Amino acid sequence: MWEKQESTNLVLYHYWRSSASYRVRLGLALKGVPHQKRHINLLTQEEKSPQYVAVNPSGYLPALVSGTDRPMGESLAILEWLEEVFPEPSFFFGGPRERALVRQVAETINSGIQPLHNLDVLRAVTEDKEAQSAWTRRWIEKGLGVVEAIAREFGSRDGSFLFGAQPTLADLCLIPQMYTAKRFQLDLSPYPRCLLAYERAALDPVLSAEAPERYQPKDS
Ligand SMILES: N[C@@H](CCC(=O)N[C@@H](CS)C(=O)NCC(=O)O)C(=O)O
Repeated sequence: MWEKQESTNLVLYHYWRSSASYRVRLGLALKGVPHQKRHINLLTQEEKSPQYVAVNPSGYLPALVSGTDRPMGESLAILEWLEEVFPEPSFFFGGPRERALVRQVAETINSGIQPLHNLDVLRAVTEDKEAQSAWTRRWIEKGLGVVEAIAREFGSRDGSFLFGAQPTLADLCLIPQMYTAKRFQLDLSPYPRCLLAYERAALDPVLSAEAPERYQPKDS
């Protein structure tokens, strides 16, 4: 599956409604980085196939292959790599304190929400679909509460993305998490700042073009 690429060709391995994949799709689009996409089917556990595990040893999506280098895994590591290699437009703003704030939101989602409801964890907690949904909602509500509190205290007042007119790494993590929250029918009214950033992203042609529906396979 992992084929060495000529020159610096980039290939993103993703699944249409994987929130971690969606983060990287948004990052690539925002920076306008040309790449190809390969869809890996989580429903058939293709991410656990030896071919894909050779790409990403975690057996999780996403992964990014750049040229002849070893593939990269972990969405935030990939986004930080993109930021270093393609600095403009930046995923950050301000100085060290602001950058830490952006990373604080990103990690609240990346470490504090998403890992608790990924498929592996859900299957280990229970096989009952209703109980899986309740478990997922519980952790999304807790984490979004944290993001909302940060946005209320330190966020932008200009009615757009979390920290201003431009999306940051925090928005790249928040937008997919809000999509998942909607999928699990969460009441989002307690999170107006998060909702504002999500709705703002839906109006942006570059970001909205990366929405999961755009990549939904016909047979799913
Ligand atoms: N921390 C990882 C999380 C990756 C992850 O959990 N990916 C999910 C999709 S969002 C996955 O591949 N799940 C498949 C499974 O649990 O078997 C990242 O940010 O890349």
